[in-house]
Amino acid sequence: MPSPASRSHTGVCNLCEAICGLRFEVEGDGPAARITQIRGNPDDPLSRGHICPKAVALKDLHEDPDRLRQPVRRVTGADGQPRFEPISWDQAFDLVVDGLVRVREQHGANAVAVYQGNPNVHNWGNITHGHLFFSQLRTRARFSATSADQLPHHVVAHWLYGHQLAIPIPDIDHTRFMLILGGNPLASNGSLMTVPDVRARLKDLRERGGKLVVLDPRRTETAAVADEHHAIDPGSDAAWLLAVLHTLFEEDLVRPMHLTPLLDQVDAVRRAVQPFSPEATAPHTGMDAATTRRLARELAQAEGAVVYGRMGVSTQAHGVVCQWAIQAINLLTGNVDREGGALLTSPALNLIDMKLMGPGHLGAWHSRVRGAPEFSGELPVSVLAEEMLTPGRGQIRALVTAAGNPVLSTPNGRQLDTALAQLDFMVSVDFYINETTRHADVILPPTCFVEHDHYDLVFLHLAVHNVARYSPPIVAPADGALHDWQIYAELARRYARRAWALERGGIRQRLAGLLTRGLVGRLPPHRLLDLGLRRAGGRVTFAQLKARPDGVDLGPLRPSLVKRLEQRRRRIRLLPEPVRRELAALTDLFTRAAPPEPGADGRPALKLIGRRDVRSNNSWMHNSARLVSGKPRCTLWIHPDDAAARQLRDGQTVTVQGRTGQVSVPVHITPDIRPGVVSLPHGWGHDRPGVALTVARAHPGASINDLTDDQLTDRISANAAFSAVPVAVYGCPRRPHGRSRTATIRA
Ligand SMILES: Nc1nc2c(c(=O)[nH]1)N[C@H]1C(S)=C(S)[C@@H](COP(=O)(O)OP(=O)(O)OC[C@H]3O[C@@H](n4cnc5c(=O)[nH]c(N)nc54)[C@H](O)[C@@H]3O)O[C@H]1N2
Ligand SMILES: Nc1nc2c(c(=O)[nH]1)N[C@H]1C(S)=C(S)[C@@H](COP(=O)(O)OP(=O)(O)OC[C@H]3O[C@@H](n4cnc5c(=O)[nH]c(N)nc54)[C@H](O)[C@@H]3O)O[C@H]1N2
Ligand code: SF4
Ligand SMILES: [Mo]
Repeated sequence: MPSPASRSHTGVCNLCEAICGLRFEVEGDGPAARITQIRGNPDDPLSRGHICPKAVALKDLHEDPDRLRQPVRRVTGADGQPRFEPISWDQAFDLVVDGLVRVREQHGANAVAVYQGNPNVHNWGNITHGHLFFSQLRTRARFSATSADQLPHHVVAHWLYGHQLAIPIPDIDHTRFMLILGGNPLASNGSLMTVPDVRARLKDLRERGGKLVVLDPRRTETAAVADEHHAIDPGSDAAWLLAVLHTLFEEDLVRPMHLTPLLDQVDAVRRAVQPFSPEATAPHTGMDAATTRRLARELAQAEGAVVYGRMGVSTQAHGVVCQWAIQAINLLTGNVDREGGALLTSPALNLIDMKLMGPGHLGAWHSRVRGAPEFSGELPVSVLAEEMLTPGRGQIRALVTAAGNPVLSTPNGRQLDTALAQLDFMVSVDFYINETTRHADVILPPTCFVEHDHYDLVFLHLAVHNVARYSPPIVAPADGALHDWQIYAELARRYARRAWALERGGIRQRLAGLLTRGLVGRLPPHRLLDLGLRRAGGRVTFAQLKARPDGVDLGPLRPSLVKRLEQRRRRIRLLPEPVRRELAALTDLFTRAAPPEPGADGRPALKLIGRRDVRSNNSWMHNSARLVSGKPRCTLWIHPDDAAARQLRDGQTVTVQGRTGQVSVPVHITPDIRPGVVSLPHGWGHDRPGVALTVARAHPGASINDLTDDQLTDRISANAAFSAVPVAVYGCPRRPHGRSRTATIRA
């Protein structure tokens, strides 16, 4: 029970896309205030009281003694070892601007790279103010977690619907048939589908007579509550989705209905998918042809159906084809912009209308070493390390990381670890010294979530129900602490002064830039929110939001895409040229090629896939004792047949070997994974020199991205391909192979 001295605050959890509404009990005042209790908020119109174990860890994050509360710089100690020493904000900003300007002057703007990690989209101050600084760097070396995640969704939305953020969201609360591929919302709480309380929503779906089908190589928590689960072979989903399209045409199930007047190239799609019959593709997918045909029929005949595919089908060699085929199926069955199908949201602030991001472009330029395409101004993160390690004009020599941990989160992380150690200058905006930021020359630590206010610009845009919700801070930050937005505003101000001479454009243009940055930099995010809501037409006002911290209910998703497209006189060209070419190339791979060769050592090579656990959040919540307590979670799932072939015992430590490296982890032998497939969660591997995460280092696990391969990418977008990475598993330790296991820290 909260003590009588405690106060109740309504807030939100920003850790994952579900953005659950919370109630906090707080004792004391000012920066010394302590959170004593965190519960789900039953009056929240979106999350309806839902909460998961991670929310309580917001308190651990707030109190974590390892969390940086002052800037630090890396120095060499008397023992010759690197260590971090606290410095003032003033000193830190000067060091950062000096370091970045120096590299730019010596090697050009593209020698300074930027990596923006996942929490950038969870912390609105980064969105409102980050660009004031980043845009001034004028670098093409921009990277983010997007290309280790949802890039194919953006590419396809840009092609089909004219904007990278025009991603139709499954109408989970009204659908009669939901087919999920490569997503496990019961553990992840949804992605590109903000869906708190998903278990209850899926139960409702089934209770109203709807059906849930899951295609996943693993019997996931979501598969366990589904009507049907099929353990598809990883990496083969594109073939299966093309077989569904084939069936829709062959069995005369194509009914675009209200979309018909907008759809072009339907016949071209018919021809393109013709070779991919369920029968021809079955040996590649492991999906029985009769099942594929039945599912295509059920999908086409349901009154409101939706196919939804996430991480497992985005981060694979055919990520763009998978996401394209999913949209094509939803369009051709008339389920886009239909209740119970997939709909655009109508948030109070629509990111598309706000023009914070352009519509998107693919391949306007290419990476220097490998020739990988940019998308909307970002290069794929799989090329980041090689751009640092390969000498020549344009080589990356400095890096800014913002709320990211690419050493643990990007493919072949060990290679990046090595590359970071060789940079001329690195700065990180982060509150932890982790596997990535330990390489930084300067770390700028912002406040944590409960210390700043929040309006979720991104995930309210992607939610299954329209809601607007503004949350004031729960506790006051320490004196002198800065929020992310303040860090960026100050970096922008100081950088602009120093880099004035390097800026492009005439004096007038440069002055205008300076003025905008100066003005916006002074306005806190909530002032921009107020202005934005006014500009959006005043459907909701900032005053209303402040008066109703539970959130303002803006109603269920409603059709709006067709209207949007009509207003813009835009049609849907169903078969973008890169997809047409790719389908021609895939015909051989998915309908004719012989089954894969066995592994080099005579035993079949295993296919590695990922996994998420409800108590873990990418790479960075393992310093909360309550989240890592109990049985180890970084275990390798393996099927009993594969374990028997290797004479493995449950719980024994095994060596997993990939092209890029090897790791040692305990095995978990379970029939819940497809034979020939092994699964390891990502975000672990904390036992590296210099990592200042006391709890995480005591539960280090191993990094799956020491096994994933920077050379394995989506064939169109170069998004990281984390699924179906070939690995071997051995019961006994093996001599290290590939790159050195020990990462070096720059002295
Ligand atoms: N093999 C494999 N790899 C994967 C995935 C996978 O499924 N399998 N998943 C991929 C996906 S989907 C993603 S999104 C990426 C994530 O990859 P990243 O974004 O690179 O990594 P995170 O673990 O999210 O790291 C977040 C960092 O931000 C810091 N941080 C947290 N909140 C804030 C804040 O408010 N401000 C600031 N400045 N810093 C903050 C944390 O301390 C931490 O260092 O990983 C990808 N990598
Ligand atoms: N608890 C928790 N929640 C999170 C996160 C977290 O780290 N922990 N991360 C957040 C982030 S950044 C994101 S992007 C979302 C991701 O949200 P989801 O996409 O739901 O992520 P996962 O749980 O990784 O689900 C991916 C599923 O794909 C399956 N899979 C792997 N390869 C294949 C394949 O080739 N084909 C098919 N059909 N399936 C495959 C895996 O077995 C896994 O069950 O989760 C968010 N929520
Ligand atoms: S599901 Fe858990 S981590 Fe995600 S927003 Fe809700 S409480 Fe936070
Ligand atoms: Mo993600």
